[in-house]
Amino acid sequence: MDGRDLVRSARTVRAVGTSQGWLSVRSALRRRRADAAGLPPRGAERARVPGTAVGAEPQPGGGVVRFARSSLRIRVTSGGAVFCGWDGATPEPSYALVGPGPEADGRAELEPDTEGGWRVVSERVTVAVSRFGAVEIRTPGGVVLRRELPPRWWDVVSEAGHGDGTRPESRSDQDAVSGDDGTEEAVRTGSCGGVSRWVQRSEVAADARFFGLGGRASGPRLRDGTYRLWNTDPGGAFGPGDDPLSLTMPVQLVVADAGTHLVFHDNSWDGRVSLHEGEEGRGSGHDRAGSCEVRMDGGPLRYWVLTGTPSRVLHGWASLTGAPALPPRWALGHQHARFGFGDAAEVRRVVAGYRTHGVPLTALHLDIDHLDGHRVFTVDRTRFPDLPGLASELRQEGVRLVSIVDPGVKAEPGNAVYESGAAADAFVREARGREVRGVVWPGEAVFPDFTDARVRKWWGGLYAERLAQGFAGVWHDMNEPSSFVAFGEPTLPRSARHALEGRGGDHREAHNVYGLAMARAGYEGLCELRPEERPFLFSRSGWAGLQRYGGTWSGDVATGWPGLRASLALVLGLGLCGVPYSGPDIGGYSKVPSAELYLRWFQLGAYLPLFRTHCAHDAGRREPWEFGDEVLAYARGAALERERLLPYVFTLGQLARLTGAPYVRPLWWNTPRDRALRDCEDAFLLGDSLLVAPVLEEGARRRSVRLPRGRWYDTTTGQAYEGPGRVMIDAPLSRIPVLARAGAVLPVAGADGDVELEVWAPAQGRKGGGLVVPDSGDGWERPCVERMESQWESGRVVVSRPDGEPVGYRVRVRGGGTRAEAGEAGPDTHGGRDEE
Ligand code: NBV
Repeated sequence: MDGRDLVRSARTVRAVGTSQGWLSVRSALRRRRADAAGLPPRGAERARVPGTAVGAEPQPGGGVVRFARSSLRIRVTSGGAVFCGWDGATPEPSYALVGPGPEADGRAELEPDTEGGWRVVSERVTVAVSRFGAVEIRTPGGVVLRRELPPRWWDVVSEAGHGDGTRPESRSDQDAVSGDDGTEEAVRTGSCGGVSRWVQRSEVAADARFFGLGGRASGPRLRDGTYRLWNTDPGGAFGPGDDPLSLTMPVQLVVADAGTHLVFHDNSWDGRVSLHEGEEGRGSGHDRAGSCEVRMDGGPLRYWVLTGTPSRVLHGWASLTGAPALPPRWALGHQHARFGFGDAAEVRRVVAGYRTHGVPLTALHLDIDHLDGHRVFTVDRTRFPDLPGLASELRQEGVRLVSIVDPGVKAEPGNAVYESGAAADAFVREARGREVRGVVWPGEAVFPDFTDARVRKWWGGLYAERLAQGFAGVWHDMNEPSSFVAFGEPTLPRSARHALEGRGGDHREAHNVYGLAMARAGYEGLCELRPEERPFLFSRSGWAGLQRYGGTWSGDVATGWPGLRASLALVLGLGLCGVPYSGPDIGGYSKVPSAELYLRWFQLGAYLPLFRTHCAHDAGRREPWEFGDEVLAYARGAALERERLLPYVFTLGQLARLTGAPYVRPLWWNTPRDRALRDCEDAFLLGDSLLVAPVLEEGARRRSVRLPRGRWYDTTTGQAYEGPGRVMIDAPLSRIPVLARAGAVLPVAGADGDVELEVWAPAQGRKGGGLVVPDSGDGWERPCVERMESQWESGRVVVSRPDGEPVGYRVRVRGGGTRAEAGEAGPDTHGGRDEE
């Protein structure tokens, strides 16, 4: 037992109680035994590098370059995305991609260079392969964005086969290549790879910054360090120092002066990414490149690279891995959750409280305590005797119910879900054939194998029970998957068998996609059961592509100022990995927040896609009126402002679906060359029009805000600032600074509830604009995007549609009043003037 195990076992016993604590000791022992029997001992290994290039075969969009001891497939696609697959790896099968991947760019051809290497030149990108297998990704202008050094594998050379895939089983003639020394070496085939470990090191520009890798508490800018790729329940509240968390992804977004690129290593095995930012030689000409090392325990070495502006890259990423699901409109409003709602009466009391205190609420989430003995798909009828009745009563007040769904099924005879799953052979088994037993909230539990289409179908059908109870959406938890263990990893044995869509394999490959596949099961089930409505689903764990099925949330972020910062980092980082809908537990999960911390968290949450208060059963309450009248008034103000902005937030959701651009973006989104913005982590853009500067420090009543170039208006005072630069802006307890871009046109709810356009005066002689996607219900209607333009005409700001259609909304012009240059010390704020 190492130190981390000790901490975990103490946390486990504390969190789940003594009896389950002891079960978790048994579970840990079982897990260890299963792996001892089911995983082969690691045999001797032989290191391998590609060797020298010996030839190449052109194919559409690129081709295969053959090396002495490996091969590299390159395909440039029509959208400019580049695929590289070593050792015969192909894009499919993949849990991340939608479909077979984009078509090859027929005009891009593999051609030899003068130094014994090869290259593919396309309109958007050039891929150059050196004689020894280094790969450079260059801009059309020839600037190197990324240089991948030749990879290295450690092949298992065990003579006696284990019959478990540790020995090269399939030797295809095509992929068997001759080694330099004349011996023929089998190269593992099949894009799922084998158990060869591998490492690939790459270099990026000295000024490059790294983002992404899924949900990381320490981001959004990922500092030097090693980040693990293994979805993990941190087993208690986490803060910025904790890594990994529930949703890791081998997706890096790298932003440098020369350009932005995204790299996705399509491999779900356990791995580590080590990042080192470079250093510039300050004119000496001696820059130190930034570097990144990806080290995987097995699986294919294949990756995609997308280049371009941030919005272009995210668009390409969404085309590759799927458009983000659009949440129903109510899921963009303010929501309340709690672990520990006593009963239906308490739920009614809380909802009534929101009504009487004038704080908008659109959904209430029920945690595992509403279940019968924590069993999934059941209801504790003593505390919730008529859940469908309660749901429809709340619905009339405009409040939807959302249910938690955990994957662990209590393994006991008489539990209908267990029995039907056992009859369908739905649960993950050990290598020896027995069901894997873990321990979660209901006690001893089994785990559906979501990597089996048959099992997904069975599980998806179970959501009928949730719909019959009146739930409008679901919230997937504990799906890393998490299983309480007193020591060792809090998950299933690595040797556990999975269907992996018929290919067969074990938990080493299936672990990271477990939550993703569960999301697919839930999403597809809901689509089938209630085809007329878009599902609302968000999931603690997931992987690349999760956005197709829904969003995520912070998980158990620790109450405290560092937790507040971490929760913003998570949302921003996930958005850059293509998962745009997420948000934190407002107030933090673990403890009672101070009134000030709660309020600042609430104010931040009001500008994030998922706007939800939530906490542990022993962490106090999260209703705004529990923190005194002043906090209530200011939280009400934030929630009302969110309600006013709903048409804008809804438009951003639609645009995320259409373009892959996250609702919440780092400040450098439109100006990635602005280095100061690349390092700015305490503010963000909400869409194109708003800049939000949350208060992340205790006691702060003013804060410095870094502005991108252009004019920005303080939306409260109307004061105008000219960016780029830094300004000091008042941040009294009543609000956080929110600035609007000059020229912005954004749809908001008017006093009568009708949508109107809020227009921020463009700078003289400039034009502005914005997009509006009208709400057309919670179904599958095709969105219609209306483009608006703003400009000065004869001393007035006017809005028009370039397509000549009438604007069709009431227009309210703001800004255009006082103006100040942004500098290191900004001017005092003073009131602006609204213009009609
Ligand atoms: O279901 C209880 C909690 C839930 O409230 C929380 O949001 C999840 O992140 N769940 C974790 C189980 C473990 C809590 C210690």
